[in-house]
Amino acid sequence: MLRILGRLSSVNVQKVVWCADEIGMPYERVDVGGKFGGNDTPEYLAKNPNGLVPTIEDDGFVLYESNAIVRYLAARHAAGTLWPEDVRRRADIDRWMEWQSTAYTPAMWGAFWQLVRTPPEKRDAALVESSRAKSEKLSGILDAHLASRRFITGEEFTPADIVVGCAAHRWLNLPLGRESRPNLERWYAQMKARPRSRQVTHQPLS
Ligand SMILES: N[C@@H](CCC(=O)N[C@@H](CS)C(=O)NCC(=O)O)C(=O)O
Repeated sequence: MLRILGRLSSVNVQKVVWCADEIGMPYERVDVGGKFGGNDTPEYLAKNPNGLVPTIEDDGFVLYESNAIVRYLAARHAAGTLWPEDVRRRADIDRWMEWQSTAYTPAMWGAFWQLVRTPPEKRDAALVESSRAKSEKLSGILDAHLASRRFITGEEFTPADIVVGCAAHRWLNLPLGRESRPNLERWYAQMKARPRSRQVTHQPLS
């Protein structure tokens, strides 16, 4: 059975859990990282020398890097549905997955860390503001993109919706002022209404 090593408060673990839930596959998730620790042991580092979560074990196959894991699970267990055959459709999914991991989540990291994981008296307001501004710009790009699409890459739900959905869950639940983004908010409501997204989209930020 699939084992997912990683605490659920990690946005990168959330992607993997949501993906496995969408596929409907059984798995065991083990709390590793953050307050649970366990990611600096020789045993864990042998699986993932970065000491980060998530890592998966699937019938003896070990893999880390959350977006690679999501692609692997979708390709292995949901080929033709969650993971399309068409190379250009896959490239479009890949593009948005890259955008999430290299742009959107890094942009909101400062605001998230300050507002959710730092006590009020220790917060850096300038860091929150620069993170907010970068995230707003990218949210505007996503909002405009979603104006003519039901899902991120068109009419079908794909792994792009999962990983960008995890990032959007953070952005739209941060305790700060945001510009109105009707298309992004409509799409996020769709994500939240998916029964198999609940472990992510119904979880408070922590
Ligand atoms: N690029 C990696 C990043 C993994 C990462 O940064 N994980 C964070 C949590 S989101 C982590 O392990 N932090 C240390 C900890 O949880 O103890 C991925 O996408 O899997």
